[in-house]
Amino acid sequence: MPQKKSIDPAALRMLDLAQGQNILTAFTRADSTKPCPIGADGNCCRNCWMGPCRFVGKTNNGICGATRETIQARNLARAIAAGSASHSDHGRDLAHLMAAIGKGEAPDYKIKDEGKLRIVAGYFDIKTEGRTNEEIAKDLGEAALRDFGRQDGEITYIKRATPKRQEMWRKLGLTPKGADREVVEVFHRTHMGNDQDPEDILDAALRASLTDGWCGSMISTDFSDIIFGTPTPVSASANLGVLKEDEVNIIVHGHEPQGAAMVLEAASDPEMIKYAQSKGAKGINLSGICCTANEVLMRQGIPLAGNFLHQELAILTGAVEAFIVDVQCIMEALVPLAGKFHTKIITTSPKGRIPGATHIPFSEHDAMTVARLIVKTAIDNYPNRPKQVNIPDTSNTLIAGFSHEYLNYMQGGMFRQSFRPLNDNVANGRIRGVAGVVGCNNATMTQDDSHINIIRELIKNDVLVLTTGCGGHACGKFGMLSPEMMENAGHGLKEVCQAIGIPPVLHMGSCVDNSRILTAATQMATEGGLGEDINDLPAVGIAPEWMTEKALAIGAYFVASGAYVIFGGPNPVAGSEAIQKLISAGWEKKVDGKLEFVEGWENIVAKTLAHIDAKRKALKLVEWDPNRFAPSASYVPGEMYPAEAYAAGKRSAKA
Ligand code: SF4
Ligand code: MSK
Repeated sequence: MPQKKSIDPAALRMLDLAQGQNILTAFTRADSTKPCPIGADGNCCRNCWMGPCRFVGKTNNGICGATRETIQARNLARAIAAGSASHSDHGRDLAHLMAAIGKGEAPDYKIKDEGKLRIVAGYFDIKTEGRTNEEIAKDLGEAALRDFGRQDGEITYIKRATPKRQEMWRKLGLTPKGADREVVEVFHRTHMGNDQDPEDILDAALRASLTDGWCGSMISTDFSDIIFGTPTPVSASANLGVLKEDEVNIIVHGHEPQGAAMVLEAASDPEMIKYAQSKGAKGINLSGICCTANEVLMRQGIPLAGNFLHQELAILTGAVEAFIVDVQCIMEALVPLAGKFHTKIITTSPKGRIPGATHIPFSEHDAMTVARLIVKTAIDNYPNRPKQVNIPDTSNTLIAGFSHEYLNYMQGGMFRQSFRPLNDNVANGRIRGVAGVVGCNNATMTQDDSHINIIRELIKNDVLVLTTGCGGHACGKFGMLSPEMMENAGHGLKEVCQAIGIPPVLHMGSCVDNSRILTAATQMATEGGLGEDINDLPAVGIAPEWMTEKALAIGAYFVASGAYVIFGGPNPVAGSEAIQKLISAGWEKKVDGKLEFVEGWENIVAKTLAHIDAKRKALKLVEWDPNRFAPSASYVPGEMYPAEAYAAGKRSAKA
């Protein structure tokens, strides 16, 4: 167990408070829950009831004869399939909503990004000319729904990968059919007495993961943008200090945007605000946890109350009237904890019921009526708030909203938008490389420690960082998403950030929005100058504090798309050297991407930089030099920077 539970002062304060009141949280339960060492290393098979078979000591076969490698591959494949299923089902609900909007069955929703509707319809070969948004939306929603259940052929978005990658997948038999088909097949293959070839099992897992990245998640992102707006930079703040002492605090938590966007609209209604005032509050304050938060942050600038491990801590403040949850990453501990305070836990999804919570089912057919009921429930709970609340005075400002579309726009405006400047700056060494640092918190690790240390080191080394999910929250809490953070970047990266006016860490959204990173990486690869596929880029994907099956699915689809992916923390295949080799060297040989589980953030940084430099060398780019751009990155009005200053290693003529 980590010595320190968190590096976040707000978390530490709330944990002290919990200890003083004898209240357990995930942080303390992680201390007292000893993980089974056999299961932790992936050495347990529970796929039939002759077992479970535990592969300990010299035991290398289960009762059925299954080898350690087979069961390790099966366990990993099932986790990847479960993660893929979660993102795909999230995407499916957005496809239903899109079709419902088209059919006039979701009257409270509108198409916000008409341009993107038409672009995305084009991918699905849907006619757009002379047609209304509603007609297109109906066809688009229905086409996407068919894509999830596709029995033959290829998922639609495969065509968005680089031509080289598409060809590779076809040749290797990795091109996926629909998500439903591939996920079911993983569960069939891994049933007792079926596929007994670890490589074959893991190929099926890669196929399932591709339905996540290039279908479920990508559809989630695209359809959310079309319905709720494609993100552009917004400013907001992050950490528990965003809760307000004198307002009705509503927190949205989970992953889906459709309910939260409506709750926001209802909470902004002057009539509702007046109602809150009638109960003694000054107003209504909405904030978020996990990825529902990222969805409403990216589009509406709603503040982040915190990441995964903050969900219990927010309730501990005693200042939360309603905690609205949809799906995924919602702790079962919330209801008993809320019982000690006045907080109401409100479940909204039929797929995320919690005994003891108030269930107010969300439906697209009468979304605003439901949202108003939820907000009213929160307001009615305000008078029950205890006199003493404990909101830590800790928060930081941030800029988020970096959609792939905005990345294009910021590099040339409406008429010259492209990834050319980014590619050029990678080529000339101002930017050494790019890293996606994303993913969860894990209660068995020091909260945020790896995220923040890795990112701090990377930007210092001129690596541009893209973030999503709970990693985005961590960055927001520690000020890493503010433009001032460019002062902590290397000279070259700082100069690029100054020129474009961006922070060195770009928040790209929720977990499903890792698909934005896929799209951006594909564009970098096809823009020219940096090879022709994702595996050529000086880029790495990192999940430093991962814990969900979804994280494994994301890692797998990035590997299958050609990326080097590093996971910190637990290693689910630690029990088999052979499987670790298969998913690193083996996958590298097969798909030019690899997955490694690496202990210690320092080692992750070292491996990331080594990989970036090796890719730069393979592309024959100039060797990265930390001082090369020192003079031009240190502009002070009135000073001149003669070329000799650089040669002399000085920052300016006056220095
Ligand atoms: Fe044991 Fe084989 Fe059954 Fe797994 S499938 S529990 S290894 S007998
Ligand atoms: S919420 S999947 S803890 S990133 Fe997307 Fe955070 Fe991980 Fe859940």
